[in-house]
Amino acid sequence: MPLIEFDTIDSTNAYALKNFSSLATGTVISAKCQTAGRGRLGRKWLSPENCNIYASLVLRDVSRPGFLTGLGVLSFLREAAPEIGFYLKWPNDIYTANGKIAGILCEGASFSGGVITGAVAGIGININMTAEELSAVGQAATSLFCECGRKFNLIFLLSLLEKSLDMSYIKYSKAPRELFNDWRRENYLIGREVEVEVFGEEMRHGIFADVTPDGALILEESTGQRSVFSCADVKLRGNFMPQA
Ligand code: BT5
Repeated sequence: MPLIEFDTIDSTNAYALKNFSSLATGTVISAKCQTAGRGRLGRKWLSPENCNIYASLVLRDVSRPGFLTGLGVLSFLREAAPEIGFYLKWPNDIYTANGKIAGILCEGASFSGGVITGAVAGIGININMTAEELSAVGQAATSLFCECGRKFNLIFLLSLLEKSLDMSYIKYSKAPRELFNDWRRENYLIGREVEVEVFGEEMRHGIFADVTPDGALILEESTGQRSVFSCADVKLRGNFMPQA
């Protein structure tokens, strides 16, 4: 996979989107620091210097980038720290029992008739961030350092991540259905009681019944009514964190 590295950048996703037409598929853009790291719905992604992975993957011919990226990051984390339990929380956050360790921001980059034909998948993974630095996040968050009690080599981990994303991309190209089934199986919230918040609307409660083939959440409320959400914030009801 081609790799373009920056010391400081506003956002690796912004760079990948701006230069999308000239970047080969599979290119990874990474930076040691982001000054305007972003999350979903205009939220901020804390991106202090030299301690985490901030990367964007260019996917020129992929209409649903979330499945392969989520699984790639999950298997990367499991390889980097096999002793820790990692969970995929819809749509594509990765958690340990102690909080969020990674987030993914997928943005459409090319379209045909309103349908996404190419995308950028932004990946933020907390590696060596300390508990004190993480306290600024505003929700329970963790890092590999906090989980394992040791510092990790960022250069080695970035190459491990690239390999893992490459494997996922190959699987997506050869067996997309199998890849979707793997992603569905890894969705920790399926079958559990959740609260769903759609921007600007009131909170909905119910069982996270399943995902649709394009990855949207299916919520079943106590009335038996089923609703589909493509973009929302979801919380596990009661017991917020997965129990390792
Ligand atoms: C995400 O958004 O989880 C997607 C984050 C994607 C970041 C990467 S970094 C490389 C690439 N370039 C970018 O500019 N972005 C991508 P969301 O689900 O909206 O979660 C954002 C929320 O996570 C924030 O409101 C905070 O509560 C929390 N948060 C912020 N920084 C965090 C961090 N470093 N670790 C854990 N949680 C964080």
